[in-house]
Amino acid sequence: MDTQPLFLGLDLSTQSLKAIAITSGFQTAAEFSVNFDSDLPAFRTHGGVHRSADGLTVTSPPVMWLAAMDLLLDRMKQAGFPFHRVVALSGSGQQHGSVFLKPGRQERLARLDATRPLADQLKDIFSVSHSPVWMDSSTTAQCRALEQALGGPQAVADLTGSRAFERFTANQIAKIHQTRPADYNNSERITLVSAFAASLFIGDYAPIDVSDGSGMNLMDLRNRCWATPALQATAPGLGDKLSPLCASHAVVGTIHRYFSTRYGFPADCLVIAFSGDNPCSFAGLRLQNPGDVAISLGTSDTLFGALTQPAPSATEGHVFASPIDPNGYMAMIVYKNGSLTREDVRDRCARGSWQEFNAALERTVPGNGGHIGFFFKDPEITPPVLTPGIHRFGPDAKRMTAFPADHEVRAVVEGQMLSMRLHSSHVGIRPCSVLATGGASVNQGILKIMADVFGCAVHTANQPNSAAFGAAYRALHGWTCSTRKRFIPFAEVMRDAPPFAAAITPDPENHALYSRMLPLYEEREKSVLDS
Ligand code: XUL
Repeated sequence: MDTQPLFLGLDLSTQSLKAIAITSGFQTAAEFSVNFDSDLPAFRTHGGVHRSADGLTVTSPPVMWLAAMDLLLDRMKQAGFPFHRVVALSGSGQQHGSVFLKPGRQERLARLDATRPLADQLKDIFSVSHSPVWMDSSTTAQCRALEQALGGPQAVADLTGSRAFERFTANQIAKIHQTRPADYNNSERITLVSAFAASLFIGDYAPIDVSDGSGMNLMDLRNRCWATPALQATAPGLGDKLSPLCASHAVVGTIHRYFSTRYGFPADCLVIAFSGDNPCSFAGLRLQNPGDVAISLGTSDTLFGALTQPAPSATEGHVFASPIDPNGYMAMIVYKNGSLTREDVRDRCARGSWQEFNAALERTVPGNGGHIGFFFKDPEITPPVLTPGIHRFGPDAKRMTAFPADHEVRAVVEGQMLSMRLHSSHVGIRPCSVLATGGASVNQGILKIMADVFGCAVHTANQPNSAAFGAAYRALHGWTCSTRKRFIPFAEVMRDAPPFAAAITPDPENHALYSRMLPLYEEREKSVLDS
């Protein structure tokens, strides 16, 4: 009979709750999931959320997350999952979302009754019954007020790692305080989705880990403590309501007897701080050395990078405390125009075929004969552009209304890679290796341009559940640090993890060409920004 210890990673995302168990030898032992819309239809969510008529306010009922936890654990039990082998667990939560708890609810968490489901006994602990989530964009007024109070967008970025963003928790809390003061005053504790989920497992209010805490516009990024001026500018008395901060590898408690009695977890199973989904993906992709970069090419494109010196920017990206290195940082840059924009060019210029698309890349040369394009099919986040449109510049720097089809294909790929190199450099990323993930990372033509633009080897990872894996890896990391009674580098803990797939190496001449092209690209980009 298999008796190897297991490490459990939970992922409470916008649409689902997942669990992945791994062994210390990095074998995946089990995977389970609950989909909020289809498995819990009584909550009437679409994509796990409720939207206001104007689409700006987006929330999820936190009771649904409790019901999902009950259902997930019950499913695991029914399937014979060996809970008794789980020596540590951790979790990932959608970032920025907040949970508001009524006074005295710590007691209720401590006294969980193992004969009853969580949702049944905790359904009335919430002072705000619909938790704001990251898709909410109703807090522009609160963002401007925070920036004004702290000295402008760059000042907010310098202090907290990001300028004020609508979805960031400070601005959501400010809105609740302004529009529903009674609910705000009736909140003893305000916490993040990740730390709330950890609270269930320890039967107490769990701290917020510094990595997810960096997504709130409330944390002093460099000193890893709450930033008093940001707290004061957000809402009165906020410092007393927020959970304290902790290191991401910290043990936040041992499992509550509810879970050992009801499901069979060992009584000494450790609960490692839960963190946000992007920090957990960063851990799942094992970006453990400064200069490690991951690029996820999906519906939206995202770039993560490991940093030692943060350089937060008011116009691009976010800098968070690292979830795996107590002295390190992670940067994240998000692009709205990803796969759908590439597909649009494929359909217009390559007869809807990726094979034709790659043939067009083959027929054109690096640098695209001086053709540079900006493809904003949707409003863009990086750089911030509100008005959709395509901007094309010919070799003589003059604007063009159209490119020959092959040039258009190369322009959409080169443009995105140059943009990633440019904007990631602005937040302090100096890439040493790139890991490509997501749907488009199977495309060798795109990967070749990525390697040449960044000038480093590109590996690939086919790991769709990187947040859940990252949570499981973090459980193993926190458990290792705790059992050895000192901080062990994440890279050491992950030493025997299977390597990522073989690399594409850059061509030094092409890389030099792209380096010469970058200032030109930057100049053209400035001219297409909203005036
Ligand atoms: C990150 C963000 C999203 C959510 C998704 O800033 O808002 O990626 O974390 O769950």
